[in-house]
Amino acid sequence: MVRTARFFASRAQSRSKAARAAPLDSASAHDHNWRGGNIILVAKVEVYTTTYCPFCTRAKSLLRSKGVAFTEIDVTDDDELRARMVEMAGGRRTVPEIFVNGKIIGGYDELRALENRGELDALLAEAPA
Ligand SMILES: N[C@@H](CCC(=O)N[C@@H](CS)C(=O)NCC(=O)O)C(=O)O
Repeated sequence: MVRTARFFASRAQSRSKAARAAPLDSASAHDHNWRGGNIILVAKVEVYTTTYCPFCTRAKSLLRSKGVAFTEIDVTDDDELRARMVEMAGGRRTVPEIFVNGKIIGGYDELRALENRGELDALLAEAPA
């Protein structure tokens, strides 16, 4: 995992300033997130949320601060969607629930802990299967 991230980092540094303004190759911005020119984040990130949820706000802020593109799925008024979230999250009922490449990360606390341990970037550098 770390090797992948390093590979991307060195590739990123070799690109010109003009090239850095655009995502790599012809892929969409969703496929190639960009953070400050030193890492490429390709993982598919999904965040299940509700409105008026401070932990959701914190999770989204953290992801945005890292330049991570993510899909937000608001389950506030959708019991069916929320039930699907609970099932996918292995019974966890709180929001947010965050998935990287379909794998459960947990809520904001778990996301923050991964970042604090320096493990989040490597996860985000993994392309979806
Ligand atoms: N430790 C969790 C706490 C999440 C949490 O308590 N979320 C609240 C909303 S901000 C929640 O889901 N409450 C229960 C509910 O809305 O059904 C995290 O970091 O994500």
